[in-house]
Amino acid sequence: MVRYIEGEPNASGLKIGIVVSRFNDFITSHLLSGALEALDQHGADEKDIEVVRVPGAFEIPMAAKKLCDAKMYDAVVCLGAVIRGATPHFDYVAGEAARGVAAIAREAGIPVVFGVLTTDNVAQAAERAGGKSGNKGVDAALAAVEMATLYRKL
Ligand code: INI
Repeated sequence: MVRYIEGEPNASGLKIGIVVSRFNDFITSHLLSGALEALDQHGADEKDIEVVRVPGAFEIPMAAKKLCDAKMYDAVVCLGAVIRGATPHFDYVAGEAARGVAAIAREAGIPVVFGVLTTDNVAQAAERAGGKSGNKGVDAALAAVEMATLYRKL
């Protein structure tokens, strides 16, 4: 018989580290509040959640690595917003944030999830930070919970 192994939407007892970037704070603050609300709704205890603020998305992998190395968390949630401007800076920042988080996630013994928006404009970012396309902060927090509970079974 095939055995299916899945995580659960239950954050009770999980210690979660959140790294959130300050750049485009008018978007990332909504990602953060969505993530915190989702964790609360799924049974997380406030005292088990720590939020680390960094200047921009480029710095997210650096802080996420520190949290993983601290061995204090069951999962790390990365939140940020990279919005395309008139310069190629977008590609560097978005690319490095995604590559950096992916590299850490592969090496860490805990799940590290990517809730960094990469959009062409502010409207697209707002849609995904509590607007008509939902809230990527919520999605990232729930992915972290599912993966952390899955890791406990693997
Ligand atoms: N950081 C972001 O988080 N989002 C952006 O859209 C962004 N843009 O467009 O420049 C951005 N730049 C700052 C970058 O993340 C670093 O903080 C900075 O380069 C210092 O290392």
